[in-house]
Amino acid sequence: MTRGPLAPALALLLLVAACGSGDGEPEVTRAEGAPTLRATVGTEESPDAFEIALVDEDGEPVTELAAGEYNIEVSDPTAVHNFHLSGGDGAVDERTGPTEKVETLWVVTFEPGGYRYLCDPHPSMNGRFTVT
Ligand SMILES: [Cu+2]
Repeated sequence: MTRGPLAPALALLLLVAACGSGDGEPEVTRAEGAPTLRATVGTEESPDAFEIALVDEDGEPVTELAAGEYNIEVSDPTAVHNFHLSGGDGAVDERTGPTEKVETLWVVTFEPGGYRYLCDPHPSMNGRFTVT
């Protein structure tokens, strides 16, 4: 007998194990056809810079949005800041960890209302927008 036939099954098992043993963050599937926003803290040159931003596909700061589903590409490359998005009377409450460095995707559904984003350790880093 050879071990040949076992190899593919073993490889599959290892693959499943690898997928399931991440950092606990579930894999999020991009919402097809939904607009994409970009949430960032820090700047490219200086990840620790006291900057926070939420911009649209044209790179313009978000001030007003139509209700609906959005992909939010989140870039938090620093251990000193985080990005915390909330509003719509509890419709949305998403945050990165203040000490974690992470690139992730949030798929959120905005309902009409007021929203804000801020850095929890430095609440003066903040912005707000309205969903109609
Ligand atoms: Cu901060």
